[in-house]
Amino acid sequence: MTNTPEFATMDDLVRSVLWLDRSLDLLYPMAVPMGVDSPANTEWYSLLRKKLVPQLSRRSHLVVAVTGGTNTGKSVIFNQLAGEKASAADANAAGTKHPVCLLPPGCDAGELLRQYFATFEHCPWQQASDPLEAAPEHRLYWNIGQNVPGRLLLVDTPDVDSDVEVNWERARSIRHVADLLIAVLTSQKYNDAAVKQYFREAVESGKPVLIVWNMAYEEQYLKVWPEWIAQFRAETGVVPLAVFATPHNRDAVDDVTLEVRDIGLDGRGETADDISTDTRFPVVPLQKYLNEIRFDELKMQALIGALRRVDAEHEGVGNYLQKIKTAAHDFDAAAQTLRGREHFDIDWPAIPKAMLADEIGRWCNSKRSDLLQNVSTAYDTVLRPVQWAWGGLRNRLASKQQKAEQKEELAAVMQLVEKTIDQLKLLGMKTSNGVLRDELNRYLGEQRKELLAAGERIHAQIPPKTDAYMRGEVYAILNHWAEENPTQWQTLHRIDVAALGTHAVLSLGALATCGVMGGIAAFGTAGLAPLLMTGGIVGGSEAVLKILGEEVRMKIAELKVAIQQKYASWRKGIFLERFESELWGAMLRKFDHLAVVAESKEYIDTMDALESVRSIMAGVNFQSR
Ligand SMILES: Nc1nc2c(ncn2[C@@H]2O[C@H](COP(=O)(O)OP(=O)(O)O)[C@@H](O)[C@H]2O)c(=O)[nH]1
Ligand SMILES: [Mg+2]
Repeated sequence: MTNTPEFATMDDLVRSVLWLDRSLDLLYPMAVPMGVDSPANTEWYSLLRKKLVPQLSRRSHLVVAVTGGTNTGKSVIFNQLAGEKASAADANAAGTKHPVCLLPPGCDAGELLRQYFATFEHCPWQQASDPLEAAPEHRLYWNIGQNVPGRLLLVDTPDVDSDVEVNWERARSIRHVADLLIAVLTSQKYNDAAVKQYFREAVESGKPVLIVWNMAYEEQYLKVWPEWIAQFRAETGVVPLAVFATPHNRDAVDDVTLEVRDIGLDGRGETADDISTDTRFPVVPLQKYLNEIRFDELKMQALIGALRRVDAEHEGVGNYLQKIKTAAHDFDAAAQTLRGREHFDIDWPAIPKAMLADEIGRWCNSKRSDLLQNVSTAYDTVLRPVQWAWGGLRNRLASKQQKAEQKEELAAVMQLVEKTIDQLKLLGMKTSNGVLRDELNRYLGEQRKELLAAGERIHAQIPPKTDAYMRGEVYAILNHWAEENPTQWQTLHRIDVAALGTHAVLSLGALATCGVMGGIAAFGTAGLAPLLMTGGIVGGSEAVLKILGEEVRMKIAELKVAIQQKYASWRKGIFLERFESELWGAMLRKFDHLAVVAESKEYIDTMDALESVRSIMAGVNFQSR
């Protein structure tokens, strides 16, 4: 009938719990900046820290609390365990108001009392009537019991069905600290509402319960035990560790020689067929039973009962780890959203014509044969005086054009800032994480104007110039285009060659039909092909394009779209990068840092420790229902 652990040993349990405790110690300081409160003030953590760990680290004791309704014989059973008439057991002692604890000889009483009964005021127990004294504070009367077995702390508890509220409150406190509850029941008291409530709560908090039916080992009751037990189990949920019965025997009570018999978990004894009642319900040496026979198992079960609370579904360590995971996820999501470009999908102004023409011109030039490049350079030289003649007008036009383009881009930048503010606001509203919300809100409200001003300032610092990256992108698009459209490319190339071979007048004619800016800029690097292409892409050179026909025109339009897309995301990227790094670079770095806490070795180690504890709990067959 013993209920030995199947897989894990006490040593395994000790190791896992200490591991869990150590790993949590390293993890929780990392979680505090995430807005996940330190577990220091939670019940599960104090249980782990203040109760389990100290218990596991030193020689262990089992706190056995004798509990039950008024006059059921609690003190009688307590005395049997104590091996002496320590507690007053009579009808007059019904008013026991304070628990009484007997400790084994040779123990460090002060230390044990502090460890197990921290919420009680410890009073040396001098006489039997002491615990009957009414007092507002929660006292625990204690003494050394000369016959108390070495590993037991015995507690005689106030009646759980007392009509004095403070008494059952104390009975509940004792239940809280006990490792094992001995439920003393009688034929009259087992069905009492308050008694049943007390044990229902014991089941909820995972306390092992051992039932003793007092004054019940009588011929007349033999047949009703199964019924009593079934009913008590059904109504309280208690799955008893063992069920004992004692006879109604005043002499034995007086001599402290009361026989305790094991009647089986169902009240039918060891072998239902056995004829002899005595062998069917063997006598149990109660002290030895708890102190030796089932000590390890009981201790382990008590610890596991406590561990269940440490790992309680809604407020335990598992939930705590989940909170860290959720917070990490929130920070990650926030960082990603703030960095995400997809939220900033706004229309961007067209690539400046000068810039486009310049890049295409460079590209075309790079495609020419050496001979043609030389011709082109010569042509450039010839034409330069013509360009110079344009000088003043060109510069004026260029700066006017540039100003207009910058203004247009600034409007787009302001839209970006507005959208970013919207994102911050939305994230702040959505999150349940206080730290994250505060961080995000720092940039809202009054800060809105400042953000817009910063946007303007940062934009002014970004020159409207192509960089190596953008040049590479344009070249890639054009190279790709030339490869994909060999016929069109050949056509343009031929015209280019022909143009360079003829004379500048044609080019000047083309210039006149082009968009002025595109034409001028393209002309700087010379050649008809760039002129045509920029004309096509930049727009405005309809007359020239007519020469090439509709198909080439369409192809050139596609190029325009591709380059514009690259350009817009490149400009947006430059701006956002600067905007972010100047304004919330530090915040984003902090978010990144917090986002990986749930992947840290400290977190993983704690999860592993918890898994190990859980597997031990699952392997131990305790109160399995
Ligand atoms: N004859 C007899 N009386 C008992 C037995 N157990 C308890 N009693 C009596 O029942 C009364 C209440 O017992 P006590 O242990 O004080 O109950 P408590 O209030 O639960 O502590 C006392 O008068 C005891 O002597 C028993 O096995 N045989
Ligand atoms: Mg009593």
